[in-house]
Amino acid sequence: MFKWFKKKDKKKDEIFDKEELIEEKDEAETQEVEDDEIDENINVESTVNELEEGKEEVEDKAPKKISLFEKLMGGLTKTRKDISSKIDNILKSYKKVDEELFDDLEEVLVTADVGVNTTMTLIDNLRERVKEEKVSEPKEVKELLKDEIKKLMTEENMDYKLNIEPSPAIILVVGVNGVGKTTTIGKLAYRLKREGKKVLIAAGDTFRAAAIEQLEEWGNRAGVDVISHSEGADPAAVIFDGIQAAKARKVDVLICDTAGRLHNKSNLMNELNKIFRITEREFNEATKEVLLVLDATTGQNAMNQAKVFNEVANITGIALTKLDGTAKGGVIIALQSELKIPVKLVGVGEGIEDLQPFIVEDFVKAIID
Ligand SMILES: Nc1nc2c(ncn2[C@@H]2O[C@H](COP(=O)(O)OP(=O)(O)OP(=O)(O)O)[C@@H](O)[C@H]2O)c(=O)[nH]1
Ligand SMILES: [Mg+2]
Repeated sequence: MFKWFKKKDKKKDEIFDKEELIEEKDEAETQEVEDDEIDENINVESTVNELEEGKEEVEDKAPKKISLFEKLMGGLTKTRKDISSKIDNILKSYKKVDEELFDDLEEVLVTADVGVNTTMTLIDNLRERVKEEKVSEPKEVKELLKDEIKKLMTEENMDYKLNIEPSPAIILVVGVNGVGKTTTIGKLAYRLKREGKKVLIAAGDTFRAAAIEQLEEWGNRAGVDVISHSEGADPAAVIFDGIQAAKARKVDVLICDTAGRLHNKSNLMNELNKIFRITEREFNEATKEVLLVLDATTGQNAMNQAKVFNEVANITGIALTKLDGTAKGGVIIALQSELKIPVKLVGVGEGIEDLQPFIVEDFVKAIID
């Protein structure tokens, strides 16, 4: 049976990852949500094959439409500029491969939010490779580094597909406020619908009326119904109704929004606990995905959030948003290799098309060219 919780006996009063989360709350509260006009189609689950098909279609109908990979490249421009140009400069400035060169590379990776532990592992592995393969030319180090990043990110053999088969399935979308949960739900609902699935959304963030309206607006765009109660209602009751409706309407995927304003661990546990219990009791037959949404612009702070949520719940996947606005995309490497949670989706913009499946190979190509 699916286990929602990892550790039920965690200290309840422990402060949820400190001021950063509260800071984020403040930031998000001052943020006006402006959703882009959406008029294009999405097929996020496309893998290489679909990409190829997509390309042909695009050439026929809309020459300006860009491929998912190009979009990823575009979204990761800041990260790539930061990492690639620094690496190139370092490699150019050395005549041989020595310890100082490794130190300099280490610094680049740490400042790109790859994280200290992950960077150290990467550089150690790289040092070994250089020794084994007797590499003496600095410029050859770049390909080895790319290869080591790929290896580190794939060593766990993680499943990058959303757990939504067989139907019915329920996706609980969790994360602190402002990270992009509602937006990601809108994009995801649209994509799943386009794949031929019957989708329903439950507006489990009842904290403020605007949150419900925002989700309903996304539901309209996606052509997906939204089950909601009024502001201040019990989120678990909304999820309960969502489940009943999903069963009655024979829905394939029920996607549930949740509130992000939970800044201590005991709060978070109580809220999620209720939702998990309802789901277990009312929808035990459903395939479950607990999708943690993280904001890439917060860099290592996203790592801290992932650690806290992962202690409280059995997170089965991560959606990393806002990769387009940041040079901190390197945080994906740390999320995957240190926490062993697969990044399943990446957000590269505010539009409905700007959510993609995460493909390690493409990601590495997009950050180091
Ligand atoms: N550039 C960019 N912006 C994004 C992306 N994903 C979400 N956003 C923006 O981030 C802001 C917050 O997104 P929401 O979806 O409202 O976040 P939330 O987690 O639901 O927030 P709360 O409901 O307050 O907890 C919005 O302005 C979104 O348009 C992304 O991939 N790229
Ligand atoms: Mg929201």
